[in-house]
Amino acid sequence: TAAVAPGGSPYEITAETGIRVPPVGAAAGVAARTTAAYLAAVLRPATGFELPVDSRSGDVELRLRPGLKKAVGPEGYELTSGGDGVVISAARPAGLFHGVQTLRQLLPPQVEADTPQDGPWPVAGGRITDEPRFAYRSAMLDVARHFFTVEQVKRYVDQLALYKYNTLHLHLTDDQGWRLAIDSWPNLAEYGGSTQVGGGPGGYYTKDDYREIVAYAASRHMTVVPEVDMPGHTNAALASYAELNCDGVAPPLYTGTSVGFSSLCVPKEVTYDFVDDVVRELAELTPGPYIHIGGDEAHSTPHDEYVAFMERAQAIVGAYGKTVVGWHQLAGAHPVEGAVAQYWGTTGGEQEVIDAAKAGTPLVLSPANRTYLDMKYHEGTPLGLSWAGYVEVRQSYDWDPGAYMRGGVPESAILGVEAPLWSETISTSDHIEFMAFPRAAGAAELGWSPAAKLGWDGYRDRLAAQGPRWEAMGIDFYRSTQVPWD
Ligand code: NGO
Repeated sequence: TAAVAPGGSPYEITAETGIRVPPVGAAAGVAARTTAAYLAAVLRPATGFELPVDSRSGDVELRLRPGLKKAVGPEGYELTSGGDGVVISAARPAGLFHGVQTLRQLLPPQVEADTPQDGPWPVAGGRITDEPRFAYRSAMLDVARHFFTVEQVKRYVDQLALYKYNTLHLHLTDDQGWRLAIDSWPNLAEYGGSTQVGGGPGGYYTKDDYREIVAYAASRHMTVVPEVDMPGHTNAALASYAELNCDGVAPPLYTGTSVGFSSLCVPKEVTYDFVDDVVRELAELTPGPYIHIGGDEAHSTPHDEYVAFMERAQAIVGAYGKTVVGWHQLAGAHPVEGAVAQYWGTTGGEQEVIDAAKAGTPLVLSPANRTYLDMKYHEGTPLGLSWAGYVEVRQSYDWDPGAYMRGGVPESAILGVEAPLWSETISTSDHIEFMAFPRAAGAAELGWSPAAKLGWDGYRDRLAAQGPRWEAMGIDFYRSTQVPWD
């Protein structure tokens, strides 16, 4: 839980400030150094200071203390600031990284600029003890409807890191495109990745590209959860390999935005050779524990076939040592032990999801009328969809994930919160940023802060203070009239 005790004199970052880390030989030295280098790289452009990283001196100190785990958990930290300096302590590297994000937030917003700015650079005095409410704090990017380059994904990762997201869910395949090279089925990416919504050239990640994304996310303490959506949302795969179709005929590539018209051929054995190869290669690229197998909107798959398919697909994921995540329709099949269901409804009332959660299937909450970043803010929003309604900033924030599901689902069944950004109408980084900000900041707070600290009245003021920060970062956010922007 979070405790903030403001007080005492501020510390001022100056040309003399250095960043102190444990000695190289110390077990914790490498991780602390990596985070110190990251902090210096964030602060240097605007301050113009050198901010050397050293084990003998430096007023901003990063300490790893495994004994703190009881107090702040694996992702939390303590930050103390006073006239002499700032100390960030954590049990684990992820906690140090999150403490560094809080230090950024304590500095004036222009610290985020990439050109020299006028100081001074005060850090308010006081002490913060902080750890997340939920273990899974995720943002999803749909790179299938429109393709986004490695650089675009990295830019979004950097923005999400500021709000302590720890998971990046990549929706890698859909009707309109297959975005990851699979060596044993090369046409998937080469042909199936060759277009996108609207008919543009699309694109795909080579395995090296993909490893670069995974490593970059890891450097920001974010785990990538790759999604291969099955058995529906598979037109790109069906177009790439005729044998995956029940009638043996490959459909054309698809560049529209309908859903629910495609299905893998459940009775054919080759379907499971395909799933096995894809999951095996994906598991090899995935250091994290999860593989997301989709399972949403399988409207062209008869229900009994859907259940049979999800059974086998889950077994394959398990055979490669990974944990299944599926959209919440998985609850209508037979979720295997440990499988996670991602809720994307709008009421929290679907009985089969409630029953599954009570029987031990953890839920990630991404209610479409709350956290879907692709919903229009209001009728006049130039981008986005509106099937789940308009989602203004207050609507997206003003709910409690721990008390959201009906039917007596306890908070302990909630693994976390996700903000998905579907890309039917989204094709540039500007689009991503306009739809994600401010709403992604709200979903991050719901994932991190204890229930007692939530509340729209306080939040809108905290949010208002982020405006100048986003301006300094070059983020063209939606300036909602609900927020008293600074
Ligand atoms: C639904 C659908 C997606 C759409 C999205 C658009 C889920 C899980 N399946 O969410 O295919 O892109 O809505 O908002």
